[in-house]
Amino acid sequence: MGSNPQRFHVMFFPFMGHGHMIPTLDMANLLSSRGAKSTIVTTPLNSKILQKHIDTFKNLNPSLEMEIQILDFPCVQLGLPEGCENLDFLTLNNNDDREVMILKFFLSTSFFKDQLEKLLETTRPDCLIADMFFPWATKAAEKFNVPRVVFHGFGYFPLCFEYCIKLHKPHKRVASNCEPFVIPDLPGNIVMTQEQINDRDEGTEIGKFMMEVTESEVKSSGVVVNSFYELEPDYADFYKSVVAKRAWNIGPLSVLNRGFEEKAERGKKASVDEVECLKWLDSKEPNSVVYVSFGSVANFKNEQLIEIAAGLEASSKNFIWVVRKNKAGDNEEWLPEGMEERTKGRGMIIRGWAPQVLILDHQATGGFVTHCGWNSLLEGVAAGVPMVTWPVGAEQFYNEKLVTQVLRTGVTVEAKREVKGLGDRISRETVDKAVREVLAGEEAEERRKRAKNLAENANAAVEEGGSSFNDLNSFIEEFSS
Ligand code: AWU
Repeated sequence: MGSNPQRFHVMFFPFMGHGHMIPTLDMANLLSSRGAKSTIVTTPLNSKILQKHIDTFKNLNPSLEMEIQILDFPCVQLGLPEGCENLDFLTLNNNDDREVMILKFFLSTSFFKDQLEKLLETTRPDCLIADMFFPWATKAAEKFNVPRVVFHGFGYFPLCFEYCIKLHKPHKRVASNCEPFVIPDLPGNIVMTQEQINDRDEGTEIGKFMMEVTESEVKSSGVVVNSFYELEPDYADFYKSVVAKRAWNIGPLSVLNRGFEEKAERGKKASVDEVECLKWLDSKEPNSVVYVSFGSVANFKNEQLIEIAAGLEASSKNFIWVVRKNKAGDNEEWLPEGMEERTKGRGMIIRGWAPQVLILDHQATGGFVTHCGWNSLLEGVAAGVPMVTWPVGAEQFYNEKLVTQVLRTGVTVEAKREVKGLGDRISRETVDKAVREVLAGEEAEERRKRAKNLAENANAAVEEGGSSFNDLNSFIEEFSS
């Protein structure tokens, strides 16, 4: 079907990490389901991951107009390992130069600039939604009068949090890195400590890069947010009145995937048979299983994994635990001897990738031990599942405060900072206590009620007349030429 030149055309350019590609794919599907043409720009290897999902979406709705445009990303020439086109490649193992290579990966994406300009010149989309980690995209789009909208991947709360931290620098005025302080101007009287602040020093390479990110957002045509107003109203209002000229909340994007195939294949192919996984859950009582996953980037040392394993066993609760390891066969020093056999029937360990939304949406799932990555947080909210918050890095320590202090649908393991040394390890006793607390503790019923209420709001927001449905309408009106 030839593309209709009058059709509203949106170009998406996601950072090459699952936490950014998954919501972008959902956004492209959403815009196309509203009659737009969606183009996703990516690299050769990532195009294979995305094309599978686009085919699934098109099988379900043949009228969708979605395509992929591929740009070169010569990894070796850029000083990266061969085939390193996704953050996954660098974060699966805890090798020594991991942090150096991750920074090099982020900075190397500026290589795309010239290719993007050529693509914009020939395709002239009505709007470019480019990832926050591509600060050069604002200028590139300006050359061809294409409005550039920023997609961060996370919600208003962390965006406002970062804004107040940068403006007031409260963490620079405390005597020690564990002295608590309130975040100035941020609604809700949020208390934090310096060691949990992810504020890169402006003198460092990453600090300079993040300043460029902020500048490019100020100069952009606005921000599209994977969130819904009823989740964080005070922060949506603060962001739109104080931080950014224009923002549109169009999420939760995950709830648009209602069918089995869409939910089963989000991100990568699951390491378990999805049907078997659902059958296992069908055999469990409602709200009796705790799902444990730390996203697509985090990677724990074996000593920490052993504590998680021992804590889950001691809790005597049902669990599904996702471990970011290659398939069984690697030396599994992270697994206590005989633990898998002893917990057979009530425990499932998934090595690699889990069908996360399928699991969260199942009625047997009653608790979610999460690192508070924004997509996971939102998927847990949309599924009405109370959480155990265990942030690891990025803006996850901020997201944790939303869950525990504002929404009050979660219990914290009190992670102090990004796990650096063994001293930061979360003990098996803490894991055991948190799992019991979230499933059946004193406050559990109250938390579950609040979580279920939020889930209703999440699903209503994307329905016709809902807050996200309406914000998407105004986004489309704003940028349809
Ligand atoms: P999520 O945002 O939960 O976590 P990360 O992968 O860590 O990605 C940014 O994304 C966050 O703001 C950052 O804090 C950082 C980053 N998934 C799955 O389906 N199976 C698995 O086994 C593991 C993950 C999916 C999950 C979610 C995504 C992970 C925006 O967190 O459902 O959609 O992968 O994203």
